[in-house]
Order: sequence, then structure tokens, then C-alpha cells
Amino acid sequence: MNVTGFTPTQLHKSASTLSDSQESRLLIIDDDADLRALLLRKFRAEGFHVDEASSVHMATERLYEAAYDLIILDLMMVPESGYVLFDFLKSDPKFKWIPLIVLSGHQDLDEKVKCLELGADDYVTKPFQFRELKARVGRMLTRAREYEHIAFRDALTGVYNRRYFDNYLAVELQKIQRTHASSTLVLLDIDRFKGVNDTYGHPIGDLVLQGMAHLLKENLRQSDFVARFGGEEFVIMLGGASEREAMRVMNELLGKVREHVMAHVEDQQIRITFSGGLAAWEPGVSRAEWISRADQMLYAAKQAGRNQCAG
Ligand code: GH3
Ligand code: MG
Ligand code: MG
Ligand code: MG
Repeated sequence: MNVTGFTPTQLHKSASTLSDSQESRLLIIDDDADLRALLLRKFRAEGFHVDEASSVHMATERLYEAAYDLIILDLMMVPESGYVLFDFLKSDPKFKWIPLIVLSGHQDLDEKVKCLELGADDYVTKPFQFRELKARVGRMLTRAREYEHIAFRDALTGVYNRRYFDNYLAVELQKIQRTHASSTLVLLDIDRFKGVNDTYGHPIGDLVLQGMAHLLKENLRQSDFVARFGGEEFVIMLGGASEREAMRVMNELLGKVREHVMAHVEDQQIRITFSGGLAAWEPGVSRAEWISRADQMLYAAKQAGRNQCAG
């Protein structure tokens, strides 16, 4: 559920109602091996994924390797003090949002204030009770998840929003360029949607959008990605799918959407169709080009009479 690194796999799994520990990844940075072992054992027993680092240097390496949901940082470490990490974390957009709890032997007020001013979200002094630390971690993860929801979800439909999609696509494209795994991008646009609004009113239009998002989530795989691209357009990324496979998936989906009653108005059943444009990844394609190719295919599907997909 990492808001920070825009790491899709992390954000992806935070989808809805996970408990604090599930799928959350903590990084414990402390030069005290016994304390690390204790925290590792206790947090793992609570269901957290936990990594450890014994120095500032090792911590920075870990941070580039995995996306963390929360960091617990010891201040007094050798050779470099934990303070060194504040600058590193807070100056990088990938890391600056990761909740940071300082664990310190200092009871000193100046020290506490300094840490909070530098960007620590909480300060716990040693010796501490694990229960309290766990409660603070849980609270912080919940709040981060709430922020994440507001920032990256579409309020009407609950699927990811355009902002999240832009970040997702950037990271995903990098990954695909490395692995050359096939992946197909789909732009989907509801047909004659303006007519729904004009005939039945905006609230019914909203219901249709919600119904559409619901059908998308229900009929695509967990590993597929759905976002509201804007208005009555959605964008889908079918990971691992060739254009041919994607076409089969989308046609199946279109069949389901056609049959689904999106809303009832008096004795009328409201159904819709959509048009889809498909573009498989090709080496060398940029983000903008990829989207533009899907958009061209969408236009072709509309031109060909709507209620179909083109690729
Ligand atoms: P086409 O088949 O060519 O796509 O026709 P269309 O009517 O779907 O396309 P058009 O772009 O003309 O209309 C899109 C409409 O979607 C216009 C806009 O008012 C409506 N719309 C966009 N966002 C929302 C929303 O959040 N709620 C509702 N109810 N309507 C919306
Ligand atoms: Mg120490
Ligand atoms: Mg449109
Ligand atoms: Mg439309």
C-alpha cells in the first residue's frame, strides 16, 4: 500500500480492506542486532512483511530494492547516525511519503523536536512496549491507506483514477521494457452515454458508470489493471496478454456489459454498450504513443459502428 514509490504491485494489493499487517512491508533500521531480531520476530508474528537493515548504507540499498509502507529508524547507529537518512528520505519523492517512526534511546526533548521537525511522523523512546509500538504502526498504516485512497481512487466508481494510472503506466512500461513481457492497453468508452444523461438524468448516468466499473472489476483478473481515464472512459491494462488474447477478453466483457441491466427507470431497463481500442506493447513505444495507439483504435471502433473493439 505504498503511496510513496508508486510501486504498482504494492498499491495494487492494497485495493480495499486489508488489515494493518496484511501485505504491509516494514523496514527496521537499527544497529542493535538483538533489538532487530526481536522486532522482526514480533512483527512477523503479527503478519507483517519485515526487512531489516543494520546501517544507513544497508537501509538505502533496501529502499531501492523494495517498496516499504513504513520505516522504523534507530537514531543512534554507527558509523553513521540515523539522522543521515532524514535528508535521503525526505528529498526523494519516492521515499518522502513513507511513514517514519524514530526509535531512540534519547529521552531528550530537543532531540524529539528536532526529529519531528525533520520529518519523523512519530518518536518512540527505548525502552518501549511492543504493544504500543505496534499500535502506533497500525494507526500510521491506516492513515496512509486513507490518504492513498483519496489521492488515487476515483470517488464515483472506486477504481483507480487518472493520476494513479499515469504513475502506474510509467512504472509498468519500465518493467515491460526490461522483460519484454506482452501487455495490452485498452481504452474503453461507453457508447452514446450523453444520451443516457439526457434521457434519464445525470444521477442515472452516474449509476451506469458505477455499474460499468463494477462489471470491469468483476470480470477481469486480479492482476489486470482498471482506472477511470476520464468522463465515461476507462483504461485497462491486461498484463501478460497479447492483443489476440486481450481481444477475446474484451469481447467476452462486451457481451456481459450488453446483457447487464445497469439501472431501472420505472419499467425500463437501461443497458449500454461500449467501444474499445486495443494496443499491444511494442518495443520502443513511449507512454504517450502507446495511449495514442489505443485511442486511434477506439476511434476506429466508434467509426465502425460502436459496440465493438478494434485493435
Ligand atoms: P460516443 O458513443 O461517441 O462516445 O458518444 P457519447 O455520448 O458517449 O460521448 P460524448 O463524449 O459526447 O459524451 C460523454 C458524456 O459523458 C458527456 C458527459 O456529460 C458525460 N459524463 C462525463 N462524466 C460524467 C459523470 O461523472 N457522470 C455523468 N452522469 N455523466 C458524465
Ligand atoms: Mg543504535
Ligand atoms: Mg468519451
Ligand atoms: Mg462515449
